[in-house]
Amino acid sequence: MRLMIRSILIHPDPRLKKPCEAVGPITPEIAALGRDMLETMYDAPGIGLAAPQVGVMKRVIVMDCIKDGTPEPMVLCNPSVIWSSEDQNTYEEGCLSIPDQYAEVKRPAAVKVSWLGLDGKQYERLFSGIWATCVQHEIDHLDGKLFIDYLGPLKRQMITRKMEKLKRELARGY
Ligand code: K1U
Ligand code: ZN
Repeated sequence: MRLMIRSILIHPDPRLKKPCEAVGPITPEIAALGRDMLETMYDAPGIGLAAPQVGVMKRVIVMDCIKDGTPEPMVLCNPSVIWSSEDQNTYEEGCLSIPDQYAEVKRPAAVKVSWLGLDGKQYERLFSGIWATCVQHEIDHLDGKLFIDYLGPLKRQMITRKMEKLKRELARGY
């Protein structure tokens, strides 16, 4: 089994604005996608990654929010929030598709999520802290939503212009 680091799309890209389709049964291709995404996330480095960020329009996300200690890699297919807490948390979010830009986003402090694992089994888990923020950020990606969509239009436009400039520079090989 060969792992592949996939390239991460940079905003603005139409694939980051489209909803993704549900995964059917777990195939070897989906299992390989999940493993490649984990490798790509660790390489970036990041704490999460969603399939559309690597140009695959399927409902698959990966996460590992452990900073120090034993890694806890997770691959979630068809993740769905089935409960959200009333209380909210504000966290300074980043995004691997919007490099070096950070902004505070308010979201439910805890969420219960159901998903299909790569072993074909259905799971449910309560996430809190950074895990709750990360899983909501990643599920948003599957619905074509970015963290900058929570900001005001001026801030969002400023970040988008910076990213357009970055993409022009990258295309010229700077
Ligand atoms: O989805 C993504 O673009 C990944 C993103 C996830 C995320 C970060 C912060 C709040 C919510 C969701 C990232 O991983 S950005 C990079 C990052 O946060 C990080 C990088 C190195 C060490 C620790 C964190
Ligand atoms: Zn992101």
